[in-house]
Amino acid sequence: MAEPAVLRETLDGGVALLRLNRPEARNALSPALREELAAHFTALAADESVRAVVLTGGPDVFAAGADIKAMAEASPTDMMLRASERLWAPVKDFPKPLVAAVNGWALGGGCELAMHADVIVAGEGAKFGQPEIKVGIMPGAGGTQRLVRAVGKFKAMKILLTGEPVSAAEAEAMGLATEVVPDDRTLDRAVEIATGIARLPPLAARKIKEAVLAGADQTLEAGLLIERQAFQLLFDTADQKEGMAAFIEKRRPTFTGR
Ligand code: CO8
Repeated sequence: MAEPAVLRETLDGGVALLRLNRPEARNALSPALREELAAHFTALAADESVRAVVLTGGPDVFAAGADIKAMAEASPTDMMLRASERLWAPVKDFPKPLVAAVNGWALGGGCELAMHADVIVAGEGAKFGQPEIKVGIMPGAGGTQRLVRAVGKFKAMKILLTGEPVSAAEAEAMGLATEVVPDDRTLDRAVEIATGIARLPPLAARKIKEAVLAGADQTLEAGLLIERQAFQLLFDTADQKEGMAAFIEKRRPTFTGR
């Protein structure tokens, strides 16, 4: 049987690790890989024991983008029938904190995949880019939309129109990476961040993520309304009662996720 294109590991403290595993194709996001990735995100969303997820690639490549060989001869109809938005949906709508650990190349769909994360830890040798223009296409999984929201029009336009990658340091400076660490620390640091988040009340984490993402596309007033309603709802949770009681009683809280 063929090796899975995505490996899943269960780490301590409610953290799951997903590792892209097509080194021979530089982790190019083939249809089969994306089917697996979508299935993992669907399962992780439903698994109450999982509180945060780390997504990583290999030591030299996070992911080299969509699989060019699988689409070189495709027609628009083929692309419509593939309906790849169906496979991105479980990643886009993943309700739990997602930390990307990026070493090496994050290109095209690989950069777009990283941009689905909530926190991006980059190794100092990482390179982010949207080289689609060099093969005659353009980003098709949010690159023209998420990148501009992350870094602003003029940085985004240069990356998209030249197809040239940016370094981890440049990515961090423009807001495309959360932090940059030595290459051999990337995964550990991402796991450390995810583990820290996983210790905190998961419903609060979920509502923060929801409000940030849903609010980003709204007017300020609509965003504030989304925030206020989520904020008020959290007062129904046991973890809010516990967190505040523990603070007042000067003890460590025990969160249950309820
Ligand atoms: N698709 C298919 N195969 C690939 C890809 C890819 N994106 N990237 C690398 N490979 C294959 C190569 O063809 C080669 O295969 P073979 O051994 O059979 O010749 C093997 O992986 C190794 O590749 P290289 O020899 O090129 O490896 P290097 O280490 O020298 O270079 C790079 C690594 C820099 C990552 C280089 O491979 C590269 O530039 N890859 C292409 C990057 C690119 O153009 N990405 C954009 C693709 S288009 C895209 O992502 C559109 C997104 C749209 C929606 C998203 C849907 C998922």
